[in-house]
Amino acid sequence: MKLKFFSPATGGACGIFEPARKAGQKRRAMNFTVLTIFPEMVDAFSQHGIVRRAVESGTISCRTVDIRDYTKDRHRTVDDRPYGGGSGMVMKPEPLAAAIRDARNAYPSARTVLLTPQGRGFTQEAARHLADAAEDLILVCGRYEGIDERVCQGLIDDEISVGDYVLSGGEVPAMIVIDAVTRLIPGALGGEDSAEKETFVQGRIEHAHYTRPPVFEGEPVPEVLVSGNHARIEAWRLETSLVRTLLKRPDLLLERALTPEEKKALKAWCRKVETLVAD
Ligand code: 4FV
Repeated sequence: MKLKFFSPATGGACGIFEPARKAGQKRRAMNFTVLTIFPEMVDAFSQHGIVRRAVESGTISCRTVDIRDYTKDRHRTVDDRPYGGGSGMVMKPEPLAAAIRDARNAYPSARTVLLTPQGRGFTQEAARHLADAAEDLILVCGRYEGIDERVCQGLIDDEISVGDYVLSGGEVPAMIVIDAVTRLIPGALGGEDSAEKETFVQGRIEHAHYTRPPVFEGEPVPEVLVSGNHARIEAWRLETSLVRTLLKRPDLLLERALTPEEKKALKAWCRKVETLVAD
């Protein structure tokens, strides 16, 4: 079965991923290689939290490569002035191409992904696809105005954008991709299914969360949550998740069909509203 890489725009296939393993086969580690001129930024990120634990458990590896190590001049120059003039600098093709080729030698089946505002919008669904495919990823972090187009044409398999805004580098987007994908890898989050109930995973915003104290600055925790009645708690969580989504992100409900369970919960809530507004 071929996995289709997300394409909200075309809805069709934009990249094809082969599942990395047969059913029941122990899952191999997913290897991330991050090409950057600031490896220390990404190293710090991978030494904390869920990503750190996933590295320690061998679920993933996260290796940084300093693009400057592929320069030939004593100033380790990675950028130069743009042909045709204009402001800013452009990343030189030679060090970047050498770094990509070297990373590919280390992980021959890896896909090479450039983080750029021109890329496809990164979503929870995209993260799910990447986690399921478990293919190694070489993440190319641009800086300055961007990278020489000849690298894009020759050595980049995919372009991903984390949002319609311009950052000063691709490192933060690369960390976003690694974080979102890693937490969807089975076992990465400890409690097996906790990622499944998360926001966007079910195409809606999560219910509200509460913890101790039972009363905070006069504000009590909703009674149903301390009732011990799990059926009522699940019903409350579904209802609040739907109503929060209706109020904050109605687009998420409009872009898909509601499940019978969701319709039943929303109808129950509408009846409450009707009672409220009844003359
Ligand atoms: C970006 C984004 C992003 C653009 C020029 C790096 C910067 C600089 N990457 N989603 N939005 N990249 O703004 O992924 O090279």
